[in-house]
Amino acid sequence: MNIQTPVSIPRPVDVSHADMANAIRFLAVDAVEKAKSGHPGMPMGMADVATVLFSRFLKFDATDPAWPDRDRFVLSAGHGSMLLYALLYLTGYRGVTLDELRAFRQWGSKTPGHPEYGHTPGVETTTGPLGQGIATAVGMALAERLLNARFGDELVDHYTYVIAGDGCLMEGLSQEAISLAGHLRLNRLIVLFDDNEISIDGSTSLSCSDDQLARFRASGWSASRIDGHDPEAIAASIEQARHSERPSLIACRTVIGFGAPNRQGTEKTHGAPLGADEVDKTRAALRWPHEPFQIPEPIIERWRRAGSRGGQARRSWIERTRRLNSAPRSAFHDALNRNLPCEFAGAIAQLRLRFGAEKPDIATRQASQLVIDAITEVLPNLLGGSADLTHSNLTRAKTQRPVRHDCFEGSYIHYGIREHAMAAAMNGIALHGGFIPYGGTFLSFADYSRPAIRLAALMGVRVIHVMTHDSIGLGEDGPTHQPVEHLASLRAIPNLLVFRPGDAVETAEAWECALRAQARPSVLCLSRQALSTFREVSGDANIVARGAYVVVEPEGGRDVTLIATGSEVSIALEAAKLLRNDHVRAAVVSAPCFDLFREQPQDYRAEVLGRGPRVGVEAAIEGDWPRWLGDGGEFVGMTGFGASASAETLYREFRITPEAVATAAMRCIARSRITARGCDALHDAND
Ligand SMILES: Cc1ncc(C[n+]2csc(CCOP(=O)(O)OP(=O)(O)O)c2C)c(N)n1
Repeated sequence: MNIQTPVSIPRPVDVSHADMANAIRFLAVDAVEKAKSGHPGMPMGMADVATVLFSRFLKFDATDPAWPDRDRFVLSAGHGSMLLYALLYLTGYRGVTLDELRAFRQWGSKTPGHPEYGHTPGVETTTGPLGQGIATAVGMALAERLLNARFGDELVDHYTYVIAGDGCLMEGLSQEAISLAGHLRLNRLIVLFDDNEISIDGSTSLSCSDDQLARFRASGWSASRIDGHDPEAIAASIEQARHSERPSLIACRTVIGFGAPNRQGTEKTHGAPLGADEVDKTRAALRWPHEPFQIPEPIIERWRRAGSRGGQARRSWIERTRRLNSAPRSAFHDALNRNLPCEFAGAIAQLRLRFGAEKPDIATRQASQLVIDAITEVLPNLLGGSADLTHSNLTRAKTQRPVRHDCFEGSYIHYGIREHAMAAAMNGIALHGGFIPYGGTFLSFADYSRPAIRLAALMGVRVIHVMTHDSIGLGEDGPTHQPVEHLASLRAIPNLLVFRPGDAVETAEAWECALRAQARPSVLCLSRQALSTFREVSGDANIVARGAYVVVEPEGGRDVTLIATGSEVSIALEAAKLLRNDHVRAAVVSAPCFDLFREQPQDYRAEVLGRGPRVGVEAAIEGDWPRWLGDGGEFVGMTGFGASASAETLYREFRITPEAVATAAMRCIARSRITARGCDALHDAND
């Protein structure tokens, strides 16, 4: 049953489609003019399409931007942000006022240069890096189908609309995304392509001769082309797309900068103010005599009615959720609720105890598999997947069935070899709500996903990346597959949690941290090779949550502190034994998550790091390590790319061994003693 009916309201004779579209155009033109920067061309060109979409089709209620069954709208061409801000103002989103439009691109405004999720009500996702929006929308449309399969049309029945430009479609990411959407037949996804044949450098013919319609059709989409300035053609094509069994592309042939007599149709309108003279001429050409930021009352009123059009649908949705008997209702609310159920804590605690008692010698990717198996039972909204490395990443739980176009009940997504689209789609799934997405690939391919990971961090969404084969420890696949700089480069992304657990217990705790981090994405860097369990488990505390902690504290004080992550914790432990034989007291610190450690109180950090010299060990490049090692410290790790050989050989040849760590420790201790003597001598001389 399709309970969603398009709500079309008769247009009062005094407010025409052109009036409504021109209101968008001039808000964009005037805001860009005032800000002295921005992109007027796209909003001017797509104003007709946006007017038809928002006033006749989009199911939304401006009074409740987070209503779960609203249609999603994604402005993939994020540079045209003023199109969205104008729509949010006109339709009556609280907080998006005329003053905010006047403050376009200014410090503290709700109208930043590109749309930012969580900053402006009504912005469903952050866009600006081209291609991200359309790929994120694929995740939203997928989440809608998955949730619909679980809870039915009565509760979940909405569309995802996207406005994308030439830039979005030229990005490689878009191919991954449309291919995935076509394969899964996400028929609730409708892309309105701003087919204006212009980008920054000029005509798109300078760089692109794709037949976009043929391309989308080849990926399993319905595709059509229309005149993007003809409201009835726009409406008819959207209506048709809503009934398609495939995702739909509507190529809307538009004129960039529509209405600016001397500039329309050229790249000059893309990303710069039109200039006072051209603005005047545009006002004359479009017969818009109103002052900047002045929208006549009837036009505002007409737009506000469009903004409240979905109120009835929202209220009857609320009514339907009330009528449900309690069991499915609570399952539905549980799915949308971002908190974890209480059973989750129990499941993790049990696993920690088991790992602590059994002390398994297993790879952390295997430990992760056991975690996933255990938590899928208590987290029905966990949505797994891998970019074609399921058997290596060990990401699929025994109970998870694959998602297919004819089986949206499944909970495991075979993303195919599309790491970037996987990461962006996971963002969309998390933003949509209802699921906690995780997806796997090799750590060395993190860069394929990086732009989407960065956006997840910027938006603050819970997405979990399972990245296995996390060092030269993967062995024979060689340097192409051995990450060396990836840990450092991921750690450089603000608001991203990078975990590198060293054994099974830490892996369970890292998963718990990642799942509890509601407003941050996480990367779990996991070993291919087996590691022995070193962690003693006592009590319920999740120690990984502190970021770093002392594993071995020598009696009688420390001469040196050895800090390690992941597979190298066991090397540090061996090194400590060697040092002990030489009567050197070495503490060993495991640091599974520097991002969390940085947030600990100063006292705790000082206690963990110790006051003496420090040696860091990690089978990766040095990156940010000096911060933790201090002036007198040394780092034992990689200085370049790896090689193809057994893990054992590689660790030996690259000198990441207990002996190398012990030698570095001795050097550090010797240096610190010389320095201390030097200081004493200086003090004596001064005395
Ligand atoms: C990944 C990425 N690369 C480059 C840019 C810079 N950029 C912003 S808009 C744009 C051109 C987009 O052309 P199109 O989508 O046709 O937009 P229109 O000119 O029609 O507004 C470029 C290159 C970007 N925002 N993101």
